[in-house]
Amino acid sequence: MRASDAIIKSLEEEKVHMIFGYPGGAILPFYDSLRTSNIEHILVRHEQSAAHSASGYARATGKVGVCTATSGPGATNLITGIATAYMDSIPLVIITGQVDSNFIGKDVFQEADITGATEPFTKHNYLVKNAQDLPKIIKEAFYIASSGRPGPVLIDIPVDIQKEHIKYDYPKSVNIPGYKPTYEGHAGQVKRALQKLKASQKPLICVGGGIICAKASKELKDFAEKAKIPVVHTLMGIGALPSDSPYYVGMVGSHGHSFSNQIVMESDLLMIIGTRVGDRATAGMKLLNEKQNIIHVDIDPAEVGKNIDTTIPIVGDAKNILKQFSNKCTTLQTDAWMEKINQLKETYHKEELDASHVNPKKALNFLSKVVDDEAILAADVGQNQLWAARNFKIKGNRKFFTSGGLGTMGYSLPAAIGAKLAFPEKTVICVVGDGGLQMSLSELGTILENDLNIIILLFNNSRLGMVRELQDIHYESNYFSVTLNKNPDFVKIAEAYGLPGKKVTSQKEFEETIQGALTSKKGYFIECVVDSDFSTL
Ligand SMILES: Cc1ncc(C[n+]2csc(CCOP(=O)(O)OP(=O)(O)O)c2C)c(N)n1
Repeated sequence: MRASDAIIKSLEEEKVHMIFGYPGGAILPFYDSLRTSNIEHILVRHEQSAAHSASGYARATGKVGVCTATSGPGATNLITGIATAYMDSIPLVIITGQVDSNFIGKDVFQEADITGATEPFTKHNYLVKNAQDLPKIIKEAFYIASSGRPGPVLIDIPVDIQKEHIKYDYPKSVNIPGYKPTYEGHAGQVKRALQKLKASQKPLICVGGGIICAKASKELKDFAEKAKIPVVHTLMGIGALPSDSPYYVGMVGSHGHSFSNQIVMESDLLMIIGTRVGDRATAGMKLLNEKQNIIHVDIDPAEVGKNIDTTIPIVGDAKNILKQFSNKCTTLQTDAWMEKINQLKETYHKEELDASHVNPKKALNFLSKVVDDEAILAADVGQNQLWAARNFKIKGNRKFFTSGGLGTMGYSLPAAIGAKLAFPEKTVICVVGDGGLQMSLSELGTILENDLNIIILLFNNSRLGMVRELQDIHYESNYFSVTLNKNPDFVKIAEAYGLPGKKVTSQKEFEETIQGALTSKKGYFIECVVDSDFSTL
């Protein structure tokens, strides 16, 4: 069998239905085999988007996302997307073409050392030297990408290797010496954690994206409700617990809700699950107070205790460990603690929101009320990201995607495309700023080509709003290189790509337009004109 056919057959074994990519000479044997397979190929407009779309697809489905590109510039264009997925623990398998094996290292046309370049941003990567190894490598790649802490795995395949013939035999199992993720959690540590929990007056759970990776939302809800423990979350933990749960508190960190940070500081026991406790999550709260006990649960042993001193470390799968906690824990006496939390939250909700112009916070609150419970929202980076994170409510089966770790502008549109292709019947909304949109504008072409009815919500403040705000706070409002005064007519551009659109300048107009867009079930582009001085928080 041709090695390229063997690659496709292996992908079929892994139940891959869709690949996001961009072809070129060094990946053509692979494309020639893909041509006759049942796997759908989505031709994006830029390789970076191939990785982001595969990531959106992976987040939506919970499966491994797959993307591909040719050697050299195709492969290097993928890097930002790979690094974005790596920082957010998203499972991807990336297949790149490489120049002919005999020419590697000779700086031939379109050669780039992509395994070297992606070494820091991949969970593992392979440069295939022997065609016969391909099925085994693919089996391993999917296993590594999706097991333990998920992440991207890259397979770089020289073009001559793709053209060879091999004996095809897909392995049934993998055995990778030195790679054995721990799922169970140490029984003694779980017992100690339960004892500490029992003695606690003000327990609090803080969750991150690890809950979503581990598909442990149900177990989190069961545990929080059974033990009566309130839950805060990081940016990546949005959606881990529905916001209408009585135990839901809010987001922590520099851009989180102030009451959430206050509650973290007041708690006497903090149980951190599936979060690396990144700098943005801890900013704004003075962890630790001396009397606080910290239990840190994570599947990646390298994360436990990395950013925060831990009283009880537990390495294991969040789903598994939460189940153990639920089974073994009794209801805690947290009524007074919960009452205090609810009072604090109420004070916050009385805050009046400005009603002039389009108020992004109000707009996203309104969107929460009118969108269905299956909707997926992909937010970009900047003020728009945090407006969405703080104001769009996650309930039912709603999902929220964003580039939390790397903070990559231009992420949301291709990620929304990946999500929509995974679930064509779901409402998919892309929230983006005028800077970020222009980083992936060409993907409107992918939307047109594939007839995707995505709603794009552009918050246009004619600024790189987030950076401008930093210049306000830290550089005495000495603005430099943050204005986008000559933005194009975005609605016209959207229309040129077949997407109907409207520019709205008032809250009322926004509300009417978004309701119309949601009920028409057609793709729509809404440009909201936002006051450039509007703050993030
Ligand atoms: C690829 C990339 N380049 C630069 C940045 C730095 N950065 C963070 S937020 C931001 C401004 C984003 O502006 P815009 O997309 O208009 O959104 P807004 O903040 O106005 O909502 C910039 C430049 C980044 N996060 N990603």
